[in-house]
Amino acid sequence: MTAPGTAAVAPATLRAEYLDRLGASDEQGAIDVALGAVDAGLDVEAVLLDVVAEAQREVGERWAAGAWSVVQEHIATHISERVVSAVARHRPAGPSSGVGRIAVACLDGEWHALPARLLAEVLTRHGWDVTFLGSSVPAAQLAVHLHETGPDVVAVSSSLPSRLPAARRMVEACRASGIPILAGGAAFGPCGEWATAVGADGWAPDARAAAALLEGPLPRADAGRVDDASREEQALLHTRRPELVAGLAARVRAGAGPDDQLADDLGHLVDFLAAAVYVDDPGLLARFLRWVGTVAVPGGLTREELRGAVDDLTERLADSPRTVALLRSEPVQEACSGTGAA
Ligand code: B12
Repeated sequence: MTAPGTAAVAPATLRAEYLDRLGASDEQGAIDVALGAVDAGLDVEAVLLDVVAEAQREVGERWAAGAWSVVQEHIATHISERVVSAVARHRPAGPSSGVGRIAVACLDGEWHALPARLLAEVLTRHGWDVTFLGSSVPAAQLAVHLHETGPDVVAVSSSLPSRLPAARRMVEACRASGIPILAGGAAFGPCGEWATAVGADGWAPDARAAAALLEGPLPRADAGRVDDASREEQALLHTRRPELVAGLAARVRAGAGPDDQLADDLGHLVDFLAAAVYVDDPGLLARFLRWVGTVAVPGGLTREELRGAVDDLTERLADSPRTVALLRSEPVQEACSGTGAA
């Protein structure tokens, strides 16, 4: 018999099999791979994090490289959601063991619910009584929920740094209720630096680390470091977004329509710029620019167009000193020219 937590098949091999099933749109096959691993002795947490979550990251890479279409990504993600449910039903977590109550929610405008779902499942297995609020939860609605239910902790999840201004509103809702807030997901930066900026009380890089961190009380953080000037310039970018996107589109690719991928990419550019201004970190925009330079979505912004768009934004936003300083900063300029740290 295999000891719990070990398994005959290595997670990397399982991941490859699992990805094959996703690629073949084979829901039952993917469920069989996951349940087979649990039956062979791999613990449920490892199946969720080392197989499903890792495979989903690879799905993202394949989409970004143009190897998989949006439709293939949607099918794969739907299957992974079904797999999470199947694994949870097949080997249910024990009853919550009085560790505490936690609400898990995605930031407003954040549709990446699967990372939050995986976190919720892992915390349930660590004895937490979890309420899963799902994707895109408006801060005002969260405040009502907290008032009515009073959990011990709120966990907020986001994959897109462009949602950070929404994180701030959620932090404020939690502070008003006196409930500590734990942040996580790629939106908060590789080392959680933007979680601190928006005033979250804690951050963890993954669900295992989150469970470990929550074994003790979260130390209460200060109010974050977003000042009035950053808020004002971010709000201005938000208000001017439609006009900026239309102006940029006309400049970088005359004749592009409002529904084109280009408009989408330019919208993301303005949103990521606004988030970078908000947390006052050029590195946030530089990471986004490098990402755009590598992503192969048909009709998307090219590196040359990106350079033109950044120059154009610098001219159009001349009245916003922080924004201009950020656009002219070394990390941003290097990212535009394709040089600098990855
Ligand atoms: C599936 C998917 C989608 C689905 C999501 C459906 C769903 N039900 O979740 C849909 C189609 C909606 C989608 C949309 C978009 N997506 Co998408 N998506 C993905 C994909 C392929 C998988 C997401 C996933 O499940 N990841 C697996 C999880 C487990 O990974 P994880 O984030 O590391 O989660 C762990 C930790 O972060 C942590 N954690 C998570 N939350 C929390 C919370 C707390 C409190 C704590 C402590 C820890 C914690 O625990 C998790 C488990 O260990 C990712 C690729 C990727 N790398 O994630 C792209 C990805 C995130 N998407 C991306 C993009 C660009 C988009 C779109 C903008 C595309 C578009 N042009 O429309 C939109 C934006 C939508 C929006 N506003 O939210 C990019 C983001 C790039 C960037 N520069 O930021 C990625 C990285 C793809 C890529 N390789 O480029 N997407």
